[in-house]
This record gives sequence, C-alpha cells and structure tokens, in this order.
Amino acid sequence: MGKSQSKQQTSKSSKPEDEKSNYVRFALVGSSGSGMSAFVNAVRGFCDLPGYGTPSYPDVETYWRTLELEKFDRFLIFISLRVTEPDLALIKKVKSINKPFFLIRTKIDDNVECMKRKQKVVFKEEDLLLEIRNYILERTSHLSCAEEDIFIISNYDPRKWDFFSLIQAIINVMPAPEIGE
Ligand SMILES: Nc1nc2c(ncn2[C@@H]2O[C@H](COP(=O)(O)OP(=O)(O)OP(=O)(O)O)[C@@H](O)[C@H]2O)c(=O)[nH]1
Ligand SMILES: [Mg+2]
Repeated sequence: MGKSQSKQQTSKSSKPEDEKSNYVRFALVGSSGSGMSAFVNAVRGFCDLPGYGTPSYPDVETYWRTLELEKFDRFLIFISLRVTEPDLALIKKVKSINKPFFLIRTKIDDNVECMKRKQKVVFKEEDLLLEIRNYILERTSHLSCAEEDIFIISNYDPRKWDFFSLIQAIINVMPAPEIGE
C-alpha cells in the first residue's frame, strides 16, 4: 500500500508513461464526514483526500474537477448513513470513465449500538447487515453496483464486519511486486 500512497501524492504531476508502471492510484472519495480519514488512520498507506459537501467542494462536479479524479485508477467510495444524491452522482462519474470502485459503508458500529439499545435481547446483527446491504443495492440499482464490491465496515473496529474482506479485496487488485524489489 506504500506504493499506492507515494504514487497518489504525485498524481497531479503524473505523466502518461506512468500508466504502464507497476502502480495503482487509489482515490478515497466521498462526502465530508463519511469516514475517509478514519479509514486511512486505521489502515495507513493511503493518501487522504478531502470529502465533498463543504465550502471548498460543494458539489461532485467541483470535487471531481479540482481533485482531477479521472487520473486515479481505482476508487474507494465512502458512504455513511444514507446513500445521498451526490453519492450517486459520484458513483455515476466513476462508472462513466469505466474505472473500478468499491463502495464502503462506514459506521456500522453506530447502527449496531443503536439497535442494541432499542431492541435489547432480540436484536439480530445479520438482519441489520442484510437490511443495510439491500438498502444500498436498492439505492444504486440503476447503476448496477456489484454486491461483492460493497463493504460494510467500522473504522473503530477493523476486526469486525467487512473490514478484513475490504483489505483483502484491495490487496487482490494491487499489482504483484516486481521481482527484486
Ligand atoms: N462510529 C464511527 N464513527 C466513525 C467511523 N468512521 C469515521 N467516524 C467518525 O466520523 C467523523 C468523520 O470522520 P472522518 O474520517 O474525519 O471523515 P472524512 O470522510 O475524512 O471527512 P472530511 O475529510 O472531513 O471530508 C469522525 O468523528 C470520525 O471519528 C466509523 O466507522 N464508526
Ligand atoms: Mg478527511
């Protein structure tokens, strides 16, 4: 992941020949407060981009243009409680340039705690996860997001939920290190 970080940090000055090199430029994108920085802190090795929905990046078009997001190879798109219209617009932009992405739903720990408080004994965590996954699939149905590319995580507890599967999926799309490195 160190490689992707060093590449990302220089992505603004990247030249076309870089495209052939052994790097993957990941963009961690999403609305402000969706958990990108917390994910970076939990994992390390990614470059932390700002979120949209702030005075600097009020809409997805400005966000996309200013951060030159089309230069990235892969996208980690962060969402929190709801899949908003700007979230959908961002997914659409990524799809329009045919770049792969993972959709990462953060803060599941909050939902679990909240349900536990409300329902006490009868709470079934797998039902909640299914409900959230189905909600995301439904909201993104016109964009046909693959179910296996959706990860429900808590940045506060990387041992639980889909955090490990997400890391595994990220590792799987990284290029193999060159022999001798
Ligand atoms: N409960 C819970 N809180 C989280 C989680 N991820 C992030 N947070 C909290 O949500 C708030 C925003 O998280 P950040 O990681 O700073 O958000 P960001 O996406 O980097 O947003 P900006 O960089 O400000 O645009 C912080 O208070 C985090 O501690 C999570 O998985 N669970
Ligand atoms: Mg941040």
